Amino acid sequence: MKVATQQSITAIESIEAILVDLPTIRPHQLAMATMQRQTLVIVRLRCADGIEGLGEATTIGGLSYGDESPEGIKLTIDSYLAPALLGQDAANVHGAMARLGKVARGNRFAKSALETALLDAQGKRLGVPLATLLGGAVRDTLPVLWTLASGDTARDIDEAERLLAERRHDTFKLKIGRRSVREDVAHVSAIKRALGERARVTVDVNQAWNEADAATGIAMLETAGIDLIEQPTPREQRAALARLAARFVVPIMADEAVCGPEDAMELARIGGADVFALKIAKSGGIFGMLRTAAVGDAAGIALYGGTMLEGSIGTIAAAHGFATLPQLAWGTELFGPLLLKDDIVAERPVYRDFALHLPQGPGLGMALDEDKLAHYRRDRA
Ligand code: MUC
Ligand code: MG
Repeated sequence: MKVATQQSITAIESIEAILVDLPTIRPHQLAMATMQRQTLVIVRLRCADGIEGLGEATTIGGLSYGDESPEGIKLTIDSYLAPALLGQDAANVHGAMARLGKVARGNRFAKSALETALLDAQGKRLGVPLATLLGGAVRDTLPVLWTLASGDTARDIDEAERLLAERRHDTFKLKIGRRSVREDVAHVSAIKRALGERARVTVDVNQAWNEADAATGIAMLETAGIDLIEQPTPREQRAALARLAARFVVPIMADEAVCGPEDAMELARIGGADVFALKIAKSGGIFGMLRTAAVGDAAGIALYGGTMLEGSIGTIAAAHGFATLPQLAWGTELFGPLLLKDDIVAERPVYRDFALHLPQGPGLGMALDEDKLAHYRRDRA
């Protein structure tokens, strides 16, 4: 077997992690946080052959949603992950990620951004889109829903009507769990009544209910014609999720409860979910997401392409991964860039006819707008 020598590798020369604060088009209310802006952690990975790979690690509401904060992700990359990668072979993505696995436990969001940057660079090096690098896209457009989360029922209905008329979205996810179960159900039911059969309506409780509240709430939501219930109970309480999945006909989706393949295995074993929400960040990268999806596939669990409300780089990275999945029964929620008032990429992702269109250029197929990046980076002079 021929072993790559130091001379034959394309070394990773520098890695920069940049905090970028972008305003949202409106406040976005979730059970655990209200977002007025989104912070992206953008990774620029430069290689000895002059190629630069881009990646993104983004979370929601500081530390209120996930285990990693934007500032913590930058610190982890700067202090631990980047030093472990400098001088390593940029073309060996699995080798680089194995090295990161040795120097750091967890820290999946940070690792995901670096894996994306390596894959983007390798795609550019070989002149192929990232999805091609992964084995090929089985679809070049991805259905995308929109989340109604203004906090106001009438405003949400207006927003949904406009987006339906524009043919941008025909599925709407409602963020609930902040108010009482009865208030939430009244809000959701009013929106479903207004939209009728013209739109599919789903809810995401983001772990806010206990099992008794969930049983009451889901029964009423089922009657109201809601199509899918996402993460009603706390992520650690897998048995509760399984009891709810067994009790109701409306499908139950695991989101926070399913990060990697190990979670997927356990949920599959206990019948803990009908659907898995996949996200590259919580799985530690695209390959981790694909492994999680494979477990779902093997167990007959339907799949859904989730988001951490990433900007364009992270969203398109996920899109390349989701495009390669054999089944994606519930479509995606890759609308993150549309929630942002402005962007840091030269050409924003294309959304048309209820779908996100996969860029066709090499790697991610995305380029930074340097002026915008300079304007929105937190450490700007
Ligand atoms: C989540 O939990 O699914 C996805 C859409 C949205 O509005 O928030 C995210 C997080
Ligand atoms: Mg969710």
